[in-house]
Amino acid sequence: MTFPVTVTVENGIALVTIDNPPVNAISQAMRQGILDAVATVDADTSIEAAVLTCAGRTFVAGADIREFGKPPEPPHLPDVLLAIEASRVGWIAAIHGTALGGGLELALACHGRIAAPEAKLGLPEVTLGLVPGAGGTVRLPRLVAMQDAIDMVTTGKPVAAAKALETGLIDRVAKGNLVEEAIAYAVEMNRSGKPEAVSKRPPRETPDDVFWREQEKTIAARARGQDSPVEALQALHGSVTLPVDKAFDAERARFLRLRDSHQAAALRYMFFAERNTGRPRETEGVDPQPLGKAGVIGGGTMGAGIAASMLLSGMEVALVEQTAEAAAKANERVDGILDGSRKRGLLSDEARDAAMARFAAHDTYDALADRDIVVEAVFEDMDLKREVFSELNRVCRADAILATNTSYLDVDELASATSVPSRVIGLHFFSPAHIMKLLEIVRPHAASPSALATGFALAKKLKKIPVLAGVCDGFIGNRIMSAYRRECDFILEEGALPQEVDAAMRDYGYAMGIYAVQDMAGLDIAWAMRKRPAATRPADERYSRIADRLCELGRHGRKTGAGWYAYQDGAKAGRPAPAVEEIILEESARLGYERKPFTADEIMDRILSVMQAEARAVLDEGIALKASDIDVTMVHGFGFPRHRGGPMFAAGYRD
Ligand code: T1G
Ligand code: NAD
Repeated sequence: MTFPVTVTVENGIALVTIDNPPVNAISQAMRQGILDAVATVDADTSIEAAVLTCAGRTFVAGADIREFGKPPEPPHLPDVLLAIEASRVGWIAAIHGTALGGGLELALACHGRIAAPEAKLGLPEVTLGLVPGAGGTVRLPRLVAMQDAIDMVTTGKPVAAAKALETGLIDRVAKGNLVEEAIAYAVEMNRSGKPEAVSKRPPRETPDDVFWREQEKTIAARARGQDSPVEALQALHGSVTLPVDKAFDAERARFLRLRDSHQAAALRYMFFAERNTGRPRETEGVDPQPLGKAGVIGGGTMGAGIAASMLLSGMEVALVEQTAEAAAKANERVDGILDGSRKRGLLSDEARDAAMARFAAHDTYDALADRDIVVEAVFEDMDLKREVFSELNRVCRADAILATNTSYLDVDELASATSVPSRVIGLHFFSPAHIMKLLEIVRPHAASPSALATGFALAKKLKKIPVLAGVCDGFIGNRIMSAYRRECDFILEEGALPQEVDAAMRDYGYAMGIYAVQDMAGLDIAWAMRKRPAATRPADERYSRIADRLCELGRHGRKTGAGWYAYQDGAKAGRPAPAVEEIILEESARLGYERKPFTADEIMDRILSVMQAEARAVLDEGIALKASDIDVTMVHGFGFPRHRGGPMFAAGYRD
């Protein structure tokens, strides 16, 4: 039986190694193992210091989230950490990979911390609806300034080793072998004397009440109805105003209360749902095509983003545009995207240059002869896309995967434009394609298991979240969004105004309401999509003309200075537009509606019931493999509040 914690002693230094693949998540056995290791170290007087390290790819990545659904079993992590602090000798944490949550709390209980340069350290508990439950909010402000502690604990974002060194979270960044340098640090510490335990040190800062009130206002606004960020701030406040032992107790009580909350259940559900999206049975054991060389057709908004995403994953990309001038513009777009990533510190200068060296924009299809996969992202026009596919069929290898990024068009029809339809799939990226993680993989009837397996392999390579979708109008996300977008327009006809619908959605936890989103994306795309079936729309089908009338007036959104809202002098935030209200009132009168007021709850009830009904239809028709795939799609592609788990979770649906 392998034990998750082992102790070896050399020259008076105990090397305590944790080994619990894949991410050294803290289990009950590990907590017991660490406690036993402290006892072993304390009992062996030949030991003068201890180094805590982890095997595998990362330091401890936090408590085992799978244990959260069950009652916590002793020994409890806070007690294990107090034992380390009280140990006879000093402990040094040697951190590589990601020290997260309970993993960082474990390191904070040590007397010193050294990290590898690429290590990241964070307290992501708020992303799971929790607060740190093992002293993180008590020890952190005793090492770093309060604002740094607040940023880490209330956003859950990890910090890189260099930043951690700067803030005082760690003492050293290793230059060479991490464990060797940790041992050397332990020897030095032993000579200079064990430092005081972190929880015994005074807080670095004790801000006044005005500071806390200001912070709470900012964090509550940013949390948009999620409780844990505000709870985390309150825990930090207690850590510097209560006696330490009371602060530990208060933090633990808060953690246990939140652990049983609905929001924590929803966030835990989403954590696993996005990592376990459904795979088509027919791809089991099927090897994907190699994915070294890609082609992209169309270098506009989506094509440039898709190309950048592929370049960032290490692929080589040949992009084809209509003309040499359009190709040059596409090259600038891709270069700009990569430079943006570099400026945000996500990409080194060298990596950016290397990526661009793997990119070329062309105005002929000749460059596509050796591609493993080609994704088209030309205008949303079936005739044009069919032309592109027949051209790809002519120039590409017979085994090259051909994919379309279409939002709404029939992928089966596109597949029929090639002589080998089995290699055609849909890869529906979301804008901006190099940032949004969701990727709907659309399965046409003729798609081969190898083509589908390659789609999923591409998603993994691009670090996207793949969701399998069947062929229908809008696949999973756009189909459900179109349904509730229609319902919102009906609500306008019956009495509400765009700003009231958007306010209700923001209160529910959306970052933006549906009308502000349409103005940002442009109303003309959906307008073109609505016009396509107009001729065959059943006469008795309720259809709102409000959006069409806005588009006919040229109100296409922010890009035209006016849409559902008015955008004075290119302002980003729109203001209610009397012209829009006038059209709404005219439509209500034309349809004979006596307008009535709507509360935010009434608006959200209408939206959610339509969203959930369409989601159930998507599931029943087999367009989505499972309910949690629909929730992942709506959270990651359409801004459904993550702390509510998704429309199916919110409706009580469980796979
Ligand atoms: N518990 C259980 N399983 C976990 C896990 C965890 N904390 N983290 C990852 N896994 C599984 C994951 O489901 C997947 O499983 C595999 O490991 C690889 O993960 C007391 C209470 C560490 C950055 O929130 O952020 O500590 O699918 O695909 O992309 O105060 O995993 O292979 O079967 O994500 O390389 C705080 C969550 C917990 C960290 C690695 N910790 N994990 O990313 O791999 S709360 C977290 C991550 C806590 C304390 C509180 C990432 C990663 P499978 P992966 P990755
Ligand atoms: P876009 O207008 O920004 O870019 C389309 C590009 O295709 C243009 O640069 C155009 O020059 C090029 N093009 C046209 N015909 C071509 C041809 N024959 N050969 C090579 N290039 C050609 O459009 P977009 O927003 O990038 O959308 C592209 C596709 O992606 C559409 O099918 C759209 O529905 C889909 N999509 C868009 C979004 C979005 O939010 N914009 C999201 C997902 C999917």
